[in-house]
Amino acid sequence: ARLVSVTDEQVTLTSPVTMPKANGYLYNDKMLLQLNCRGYAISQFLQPEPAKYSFGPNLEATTFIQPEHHYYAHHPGRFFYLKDLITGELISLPYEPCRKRTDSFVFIQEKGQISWRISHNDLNINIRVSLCNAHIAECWHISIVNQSGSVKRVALYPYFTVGYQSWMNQSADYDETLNAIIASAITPYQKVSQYFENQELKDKTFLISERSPDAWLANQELFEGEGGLSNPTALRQRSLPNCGTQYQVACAAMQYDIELAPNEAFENKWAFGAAKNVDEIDAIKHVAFSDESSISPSLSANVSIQEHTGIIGSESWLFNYINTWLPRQIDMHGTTNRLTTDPQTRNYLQDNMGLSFLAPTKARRAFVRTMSQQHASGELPDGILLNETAELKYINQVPHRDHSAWLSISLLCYLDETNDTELLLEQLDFQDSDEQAPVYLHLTKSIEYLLEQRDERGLCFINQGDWCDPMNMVGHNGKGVSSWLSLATAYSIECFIRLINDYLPENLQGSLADKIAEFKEAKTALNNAVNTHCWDGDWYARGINDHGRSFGIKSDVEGRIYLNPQSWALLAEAVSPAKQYSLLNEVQKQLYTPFGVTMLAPSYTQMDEGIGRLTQKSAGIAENGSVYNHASVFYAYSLYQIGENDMAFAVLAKMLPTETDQIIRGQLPHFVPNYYRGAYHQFPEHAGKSSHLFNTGTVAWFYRCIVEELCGLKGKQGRLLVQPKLPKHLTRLSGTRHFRGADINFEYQQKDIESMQCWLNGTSLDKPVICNVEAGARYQLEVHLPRKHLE
Ligand code: CEZ
Repeated sequence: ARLVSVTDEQVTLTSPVTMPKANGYLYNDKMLLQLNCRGYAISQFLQPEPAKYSFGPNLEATTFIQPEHHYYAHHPGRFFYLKDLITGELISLPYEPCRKRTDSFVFIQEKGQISWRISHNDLNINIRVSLCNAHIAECWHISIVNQSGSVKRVALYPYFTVGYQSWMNQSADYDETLNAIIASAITPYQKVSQYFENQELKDKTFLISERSPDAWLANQELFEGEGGLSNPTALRQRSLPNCGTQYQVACAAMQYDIELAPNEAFENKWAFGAAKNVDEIDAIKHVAFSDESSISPSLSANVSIQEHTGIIGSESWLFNYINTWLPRQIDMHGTTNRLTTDPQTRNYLQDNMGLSFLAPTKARRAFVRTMSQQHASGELPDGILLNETAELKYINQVPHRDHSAWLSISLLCYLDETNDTELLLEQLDFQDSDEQAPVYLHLTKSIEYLLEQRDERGLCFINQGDWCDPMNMVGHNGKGVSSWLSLATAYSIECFIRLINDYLPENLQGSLADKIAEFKEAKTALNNAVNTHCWDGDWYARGINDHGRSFGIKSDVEGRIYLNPQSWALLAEAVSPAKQYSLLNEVQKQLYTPFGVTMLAPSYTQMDEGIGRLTQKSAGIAENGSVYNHASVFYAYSLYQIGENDMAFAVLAKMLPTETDQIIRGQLPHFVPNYYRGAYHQFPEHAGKSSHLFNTGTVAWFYRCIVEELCGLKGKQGRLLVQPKLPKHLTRLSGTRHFRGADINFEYQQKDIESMQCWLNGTSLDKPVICNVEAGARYQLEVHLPRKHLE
């Protein structure tokens, strides 16, 4: 069997050891469950702050979801021990903690479920899990079929980690009326006020069984005994001792003695999750075992495409990703908000930019929420609060200067897709004033704010960070500037102007005429300032710090060139043809690796106090020169803007594992991770490893690149522009684009012709635009493109 297979329906992996961190995820608006192929699990839910019900062995710090998560012996998991009562053999499924290889193994991610198909000693075992819609519960199901010609006698023991819940109080017991192990705890706290705040917390972890087990054990120490998790002492006895815990750490283990005649099957279901009290667990029991309870939501794409050139293996995964897994990843961002109640403002805006294509109403609400928290100065805060009790945490307590720049960029994308011109006139609050203002003035103010935050050279102050969070010491004394932010401001102005011209009613445009003229000048001034102070001969520097030192330049031994200023110079139209030629060359020479384009090179190996925390990260991880996909996708998008379609497509294609490098990347191709390790020339033996973190602003831009650029089907004032940007080797491409309620079936072909020709429903189009798109209608769009010859 192939190690990895991918379709629009599922991704499969046939080994638990070749890519040990390969994982899948399930989500809904209440929770997120990550499962790796070996049975380790990370589960979190929102109440409304993120919380757990299956914990590690020590008190864990609450933090954001991090890259390069590691697994260890007592990592939370969902394990099924299986003992052959005739031979005495003990294994655990899917693989941990016994780590015994089974005769066959398949790990399967589908949209709404994760499952394993395993066979061992003539038993066919199917394990699957999905999430309960209405509650915090994982719905597990197992079936075991005897494929042998003789009777099998086995004992099955689900063992689900409860772990260390609290240093104040924890216990666990079995509830016979519910067929459930219930572990109770008090979330630790110290302030009196917290006692009252914590009243609603779901402090109970439960494991409910559909049929009653033959025995159970809720005490982890007793379960493990001297044998440990890989050979638990409790499983050497004939029967689990039916024992709870009052002081020690809990676990949820049950025993089922099973006798199976040939072809006979055993089945059972469990629900595992968090609840406030026994009544809630009772309610969950009533819904969790019906199949309808667990239909996972997932938006479908508004584009689906097929290529017809028979491109081999790896690139075909890209199309499965685009049609199924990419929209799912975008939907996950929109549904879980990265499991925070205070998403970083730039993340929230970009995630919702992606949602503009799939769930525009939801995106609109998010934009409105964001602008209602804008300061009257025009500044967007670090972090958007999603509910009344939410607080700014972690990175949101560090001042970043770039948030305001993302507003016009994201909103232009939303308006192009929806033509929702009314939004611009909606009156919205500010965070710190009694005034209200229409959306278009919120946007105006955001640009004004960005322009105010410039130094005497006309470059934008960075303070403690811009898009790059850990670039925290470039400007913390108030002087350092960012070339990237200066260019992002110029690009944001460009988006603002397009947005006003295309979507604001003409009578109001007049009132903004002076502003627009002023902003246009400011854009030119920003670009000039960057060209004057940040061009270093062959590429743009990343900034000038508090001490007046430029960095990201030729004379730097580490961090010599950064990707973002090059990409955004292209977006901001700051680049002359000669400069463009040389910066593209330098990016290719210095930043390209077999795993994608790195964010900077060489990676730093020591702290640079004039740059900050970024330089302390391990060389090649995250912002310190990994293949940071968010930065790479900016590059791809900027390449499309200058018509470098082949290069752009190649950058996108590198964001997924392929059949030839999947083992190095260590990840399945159903999501784009936030990074792959870089530092390719410094540490080649580590380069390419996936961070396995599926939260990333990459996906919104990836989707735009596919829909608006590759397929070239971009909305504008309610019409659909047709400007396909096929790379040379994709000589045919077809698919369906859903736009404003209509379906456009498109067929593209490269032909030996001079210029593009388009037909809509058989009639030749003068201009490549579909006007008067009618909701509910179906259109046939045929396009012939002049063939580009492969060099
Ligand atoms: O966070 C991301 C941020 O969520 O890093 C990006 C930034 O643009 C996103 O908004 C680039 O800096 O060390 C750090 O502070 C890192 O910045 C991380 O927090 C990083 C993580 O990968 C979390 O998603």
